[in-house]
Amino acid sequence: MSDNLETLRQNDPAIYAALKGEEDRQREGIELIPSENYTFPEVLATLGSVFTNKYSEGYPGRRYYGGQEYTDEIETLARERAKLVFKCEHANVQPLSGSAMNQAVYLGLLEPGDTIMAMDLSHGGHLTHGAPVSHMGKLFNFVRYVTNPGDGSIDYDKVRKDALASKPKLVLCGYTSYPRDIDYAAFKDIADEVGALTMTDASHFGGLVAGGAMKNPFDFGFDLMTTTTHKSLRGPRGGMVLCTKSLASKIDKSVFPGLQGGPHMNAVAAIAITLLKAQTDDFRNYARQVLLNAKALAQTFLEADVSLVTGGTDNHMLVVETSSSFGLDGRQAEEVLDEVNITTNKQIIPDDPNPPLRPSGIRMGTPAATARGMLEEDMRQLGAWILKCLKNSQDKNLLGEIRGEVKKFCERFPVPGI
Ligand code: DSN
Repeated sequence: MSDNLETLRQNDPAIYAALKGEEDRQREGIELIPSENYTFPEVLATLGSVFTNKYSEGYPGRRYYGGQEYTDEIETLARERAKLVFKCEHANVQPLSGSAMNQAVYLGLLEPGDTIMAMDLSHGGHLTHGAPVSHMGKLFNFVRYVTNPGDGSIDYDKVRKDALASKPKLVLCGYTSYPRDIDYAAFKDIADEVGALTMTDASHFGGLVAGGAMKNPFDFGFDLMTTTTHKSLRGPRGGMVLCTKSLASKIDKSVFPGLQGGPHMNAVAAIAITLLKAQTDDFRNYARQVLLNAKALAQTFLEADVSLVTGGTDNHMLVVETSSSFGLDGRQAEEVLDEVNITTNKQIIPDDPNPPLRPSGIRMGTPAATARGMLEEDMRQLGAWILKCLKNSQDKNLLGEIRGEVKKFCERFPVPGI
């Protein structure tokens, strides 16, 4: 045990016990929430380092506090590595979270009341993509597009018609719960026709773009891409705004001083580390395997006639329609799987008649399981357990047996960093 943890154990046993409990939970269970992951050991070490102590308002070479020789170095490395990995002209690595990074784009490039086109929340968009309950939904005029029933495709003719009618300043694609890829060329054409900027919120699949397993919007001439750094990228919690040189100054001013004060330099250092990892063959193989695993898990459900939103997956996630397939709402399904140490999250499905806390489905993803080294055959085993649990949700003996099997299975797959 490190000296710092031993000090914690002695001085705050309650927090120490919770930390150890969480380590056991992560080790003895299978994490299928598609936005979660196991970060690299080097990232864990850096987050608890002396960079936590430092204030660094401003940007490298232009700070408002002294003592910046090392923080300038790590932020410069993080920015340069981000530009290399994502093939873009400018990177701001200071946003504290995914919501902040998206807000920085809207507030830095648009005026309140301007129109933004984005995906509807129940069809897979994020809260910051204009959900009426979010501040962004109140400040800007969001025109929301939806997906087609069945294959869940986006009707680009309809998006174009709506864009011509509403004249958005920004056309935004990207999602938080949509199992398909994006036709960037189609979005770019539509945006060009109405003179709008193009932005992808790649929070979920940023790591898969970095690893070359999914398309990069900058290859299609996009102006902006945002991504969180802790999902498929496997870094610390945080966000980045990546953009063209022409938008760089407005974006930087919007992040600081527009929206935030001091950046979290321990996270900035950890982002730099993550972006070095993202350039390795190991990471490219990881990104590829995430997609293969998602396909294998989806196939296991499809073979059992379970309904999946859009009928399958092209990325790292799947959305299972539990109400129609098992007679369990998303909350019930999530709770049953929690009992056997398989973690998922309840999820609204397109045009869900039910409220978000009792929606009609659950969402699953493979980034975390893949980080532990699980492969397609392991996904088939996982799928078989999930099917058994959801079909026999009242059978406590069976759930107890499966919980034991899951714990034993987990012993074969060490958690990075624990
Ligand atoms: N909370 C993230 C997710 O689970 O997709 C998005 O903000």
